[in-house]
Amino acid sequence: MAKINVEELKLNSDGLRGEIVSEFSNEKPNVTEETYQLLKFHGMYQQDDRDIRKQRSSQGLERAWSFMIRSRVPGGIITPTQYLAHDKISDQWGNHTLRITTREAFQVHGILKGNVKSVIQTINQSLLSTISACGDVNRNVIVTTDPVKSEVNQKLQALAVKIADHLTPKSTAYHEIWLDGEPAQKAVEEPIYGKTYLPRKFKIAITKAGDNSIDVFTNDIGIVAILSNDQILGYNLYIGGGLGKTHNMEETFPRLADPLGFVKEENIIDVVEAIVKVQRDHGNRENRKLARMKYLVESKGVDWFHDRVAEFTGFKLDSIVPVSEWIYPKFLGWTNQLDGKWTYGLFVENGRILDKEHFRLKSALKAIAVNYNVSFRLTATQDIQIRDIQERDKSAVSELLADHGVGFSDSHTETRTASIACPALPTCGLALTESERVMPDIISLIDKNLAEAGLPNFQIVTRMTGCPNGCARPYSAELAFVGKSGINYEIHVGGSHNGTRLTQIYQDSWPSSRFDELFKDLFTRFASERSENETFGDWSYRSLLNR
Ligand code: SRM
Ligand code: SF4
Repeated sequence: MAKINVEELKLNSDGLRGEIVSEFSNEKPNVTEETYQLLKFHGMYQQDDRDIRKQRSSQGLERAWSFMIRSRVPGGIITPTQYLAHDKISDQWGNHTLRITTREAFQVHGILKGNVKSVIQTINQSLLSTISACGDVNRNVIVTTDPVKSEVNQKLQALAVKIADHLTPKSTAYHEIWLDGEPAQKAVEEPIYGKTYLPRKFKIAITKAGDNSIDVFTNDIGIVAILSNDQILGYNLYIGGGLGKTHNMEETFPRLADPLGFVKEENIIDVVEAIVKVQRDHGNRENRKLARMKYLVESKGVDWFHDRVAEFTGFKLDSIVPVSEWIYPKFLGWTNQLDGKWTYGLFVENGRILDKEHFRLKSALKAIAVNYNVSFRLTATQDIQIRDIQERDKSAVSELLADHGVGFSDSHTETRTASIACPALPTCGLALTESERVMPDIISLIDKNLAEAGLPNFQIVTRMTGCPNGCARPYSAELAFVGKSGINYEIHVGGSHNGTRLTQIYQDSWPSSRFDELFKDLFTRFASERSENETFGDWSYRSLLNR
């Protein structure tokens, strides 16, 4: 596709309308590059089936175009009705699967252009939306996946919704185009974003001190509640995290967020808005590869950033409150919510909800949504929590899962349940290698080699992506495979188990056909050299890397 200037496109888009309406009225199966870029702000990506791209091209056929639509689900919590709406969409218009994303949201792939409007309407009828699930705006706000219904956890969820609403574009284009809303009488101002929105995507995560279930430091803004006697005193703010990089382009790199300061509860929205505005005004608009806020923080420094934020808010932030220890909890299996009900955290391999012959996860979740008065949470590790299960329904829900061939979370190994992989082929247009489709077998190989090294069922946080963009957060894992080309992957080690130290490259390019050899070598050494209770991430950091 031809390269276009996204800044000009946004400016001249008439509030994100562009030519969307006319292009969706023609018979073509796809849209132009300009419309494709604008559609991201409405929550979708144009894709094609890459498995058959070559074959179609050799037959003189155009690509098998379709759309991936992403819902926006602050904190990942959905009602059964919302779950069933997505289930219906995937069967009626999609590829019969649902994909839980690493940002607690749902994606549906394989939607033909003519069905996009029906899909968006169905999502909105269920009281969710796709607006700003993608595009140069604030993306889905993620929240700790701690299932306990404490006052603090519920406040953090409410904060996610508040921030998401506050940072939603004000343009009425979405409602006009997809929901048949009345055309706006005059241009609608974007008080926070302005006419060209942000230089790039923007991500916010919310958790409480010590709980890194969501990789808080990999976000543009990490909001960390500081507690005393189960009350929120205020929030530590961390800025400038982000993971995308481009192979062979050293100016691009993954980065963990730096501490910015502490803010009282009543000022959190103002400060978040100010941070967004600093990126709006100072972020790089010349080169999209360098436009994420992490590069602004890296080049200008946190003190400079702090002063710019204070210019908007009129006050300085207090010093960050030290947080001594972080853990990476999985929250799988049964948790007592402490309100008389239970959550079951169900491991979903790579977030893919589907039915296969002896494994009917999709039918199981549908039956649970229909028959039990529960809710769901999509997690940042691509799993699903079935929430609000009555004590009396616990065994029935367990039996239902078992009857559908869905293994309980503890029937998988520790490394499998701690693994995530991005979609990559065949849907992702940027994939250089496989990811989701090969990861299950790679995990089996890791488990086999761990067992042979005398470490059966040992947990290594392992992640894979089909390119260096980092969608499954490989650089904050302990062991990661980052797609290079064909069957070759960059091998990363040395990240900490709790996501507070990034990985580094151990092997520049390693073929997956030789993974068995790699794992044998790594885990035999690890087993013999590790000190008591040492994690793979810590051992590989001290033993394998030239730090
Ligand atoms: Fe991502 C682009 C999938 C989380 C960094 N990401 C894409 C696209 C849309 C490809 C494209 O632009 O054409 C992928 C669609 C694949 C497909 O077929 O579905 C895609 N990203 C995903 C998801 C579905 C991966 C998953 O396994 O769940 C996640 C959707 C999250 C959501 O619900 O909003 C997803 N992407 C992430 C994350 C992780 C996170 O946010 O916690 C990152 C790294 C963190 C970060 O943003 O720095 C991430 N995605 C990227 C990038 C690199 C951005 C950069 O700064 O360089 C791209 C490419 C781009 O933006 O140009 C990208
Ligand atoms: Fe696609 Fe790369 Fe993201 Fe994987 S990491 S989904 S291959 S953009």
